[in-house]
Amino acid sequence: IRDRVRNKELQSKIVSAEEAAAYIKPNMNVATSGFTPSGYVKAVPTALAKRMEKEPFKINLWTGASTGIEEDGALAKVNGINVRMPYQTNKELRNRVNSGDVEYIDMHLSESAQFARYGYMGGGIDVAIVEACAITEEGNIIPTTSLGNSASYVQQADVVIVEVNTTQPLELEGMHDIYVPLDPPHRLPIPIVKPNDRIGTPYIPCSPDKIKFIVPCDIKDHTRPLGEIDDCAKAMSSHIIELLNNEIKEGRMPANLLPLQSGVGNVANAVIHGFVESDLKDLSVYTEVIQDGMFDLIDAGKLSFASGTAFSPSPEGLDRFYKNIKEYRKHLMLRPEEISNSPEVARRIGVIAMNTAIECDIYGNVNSTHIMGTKMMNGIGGSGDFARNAYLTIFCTGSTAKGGAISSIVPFCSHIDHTEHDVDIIVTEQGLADLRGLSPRQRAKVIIEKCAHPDYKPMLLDYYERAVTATKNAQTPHIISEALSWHEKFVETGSMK
Ligand code: 0RQ
Repeated sequence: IRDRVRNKELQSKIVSAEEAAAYIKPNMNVATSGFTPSGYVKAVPTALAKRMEKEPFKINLWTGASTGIEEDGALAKVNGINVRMPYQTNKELRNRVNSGDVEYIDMHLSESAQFARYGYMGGGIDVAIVEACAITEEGNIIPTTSLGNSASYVQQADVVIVEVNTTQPLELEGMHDIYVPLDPPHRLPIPIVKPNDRIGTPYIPCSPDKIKFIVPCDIKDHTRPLGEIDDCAKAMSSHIIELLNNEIKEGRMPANLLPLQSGVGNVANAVIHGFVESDLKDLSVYTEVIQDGMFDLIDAGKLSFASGTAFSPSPEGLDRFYKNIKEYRKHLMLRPEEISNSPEVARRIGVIAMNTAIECDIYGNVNSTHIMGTKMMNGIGGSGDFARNAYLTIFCTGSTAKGGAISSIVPFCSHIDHTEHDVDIIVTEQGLADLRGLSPRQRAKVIIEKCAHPDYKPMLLDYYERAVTATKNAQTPHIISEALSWHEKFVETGSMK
């Protein structure tokens, strides 16, 4: 670790995780690195959770997005989190959120750093804890496999604790581009016009005085395995590629498309993987998470450049990334999430946004977060940042869930994250509904026809036709008392059928 702490005076601040964790007091606002289970802090939260087990107390935890088992998992297990923002995927934490133990603030990721800076979160940051692969002679911090909100949190925090992770390769140095915008009324345009534009520093600026402790850590990123790419994901991927090829043919996009953005998870990864087998080439990516599929695209010689805020590979993908990092470095860059997810940049460069829905309704509203309208799954993540501002906004979902007991196309979404106004395309394994330029009544017919599972198509058509009659052709026909009856039925009987 001494080699990695290049400022000699800072070496005297190297302490154990327990010593650093002892600094954290009840109700502190603790802001950490981490975006997906990558680049999150591991040693200090593990030690903190052990302390909380003996003397129970809670902190408020702000991160980049989801983190790993040593952070969200460990702290949720000991019920050590009061307020949590802005995204999570950990099962233990999800259970705490849905049982009232945690106040979860699910928000657009691009807004989370500025929300903290504006003072909307109730006070400032008492301590920022960030993972680094090294600290420079000047005290600046070289981040690791994610950037998230780390730069802004370090800037705002009273005190900084740095976890220097010796499992993170030093070749990560130079892969980051760090730029924290000024706040209104002083904010300037973000000068990015293409995904590989460099606008900031390769390190998080930090004065050595601000660093209180440095903690060695040798725990690897505990990334999540990806599932097999199944037939359903393959079908969605091929519908999307057909659509994009048609956009090129119609002259609405250049031959190498526009920058791609894709969400997390198996479906998103399968879609990117589908590009590997397509004829498309010289692709660029402006996204938040860089999953295994991106490495496939680089290996296939189809990706010119990908900008994101986190590497979020599977455990095998992480090994592959580390092994070939010298090659992958030429094609990849990480930025703060307020830049990777910036509405301004997404609108300017014209991203193709591909995100995942839990359910969609017949008019094109999308629920990406809540199960049966009440229970939090993960959170909105960056999907809203991109959905509203993209050149083309695509949502995909399997047409059914839970072995066919749930239709993912419903009369009315039980929760709405993305409104009909944000959604251009809905894709299921059944087909693709192109909603551009259609009114709600036209949309309903296309969504039911193209996307619904055959088991549910007659039920949806029946609802729609009765709603049209009941409302005498209203702009958005609904039978209000029945609109959520499919969800009610599932909760009561275990099936929407
Ligand atoms: O449940 O885990 O109990 O089996 O939801 O669904 O099909 O495995 O899909 O892993 O891609 O996750 C939207 C949650 C999809 C994710 C979501 C149940 C299903 C399963 C997971 P089980 P799958 P994925 C990137 C940008 C946030 C928005 C976004 C997500 C579980 O992609 O969190 O894209 N997105 N943000 O059985 C009830 C339905 C259901 C359902 C699926 N209609 N009703 N349950 N499930 N459909 C994120 C970041 O910004 C970091």
